[in-house]
Amino acid sequence: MGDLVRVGVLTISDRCAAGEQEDVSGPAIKNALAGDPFVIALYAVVPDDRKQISDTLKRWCDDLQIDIILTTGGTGFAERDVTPEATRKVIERDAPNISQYLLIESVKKSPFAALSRGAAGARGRTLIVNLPGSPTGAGECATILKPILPHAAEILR
Ligand code: MTE
Ligand code: CU1
Repeated sequence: MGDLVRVGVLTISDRCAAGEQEDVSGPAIKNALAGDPFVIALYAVVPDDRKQISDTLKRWCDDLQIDIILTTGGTGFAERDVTPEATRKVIERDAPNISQYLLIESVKKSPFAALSRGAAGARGRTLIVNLPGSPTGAGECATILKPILPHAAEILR
């Protein structure tokens, strides 16, 4: 108890990475987790590219030792939606129940939540969770996870 939870927010979007669109989903996650014990220690925007997603996740887990990484975007069925695949590539221990919990809570608000293929799991001492790309969905999901993230970080240390 009392330990800070270091969070990395990774927005995955071709249009945001190209500067054609402003990222509002990343900030929605930051707002949802504003305040103690959370510290938004890292934030980046990458395109919907498997290698760039995996490389960023690996770097944040292995070199920067972040507690939790929340990604937003690229979880749907479009051809460029590769976030779950890129995430599974770097995950060492699956945590499918976290994604299922997000689904259970999210479908109460919108049945479209069932269209997200987000993955979750741990690599080293970092937990990675894919959130959907819509700003509302991303913010809602971060709010759903908020109460359980400090203990998740605690057991990973
Ligand atoms: N989850 C929540 N909680 N709220 C939402 O509005 N939108 C859904 C879904 N998950 C949504 C949600 C929609 S419409 C899609 S297409 C999928 O997330 C995938 O979105 P993505 O490809 O932007 O990640
Ligand atoms: Cu959609």
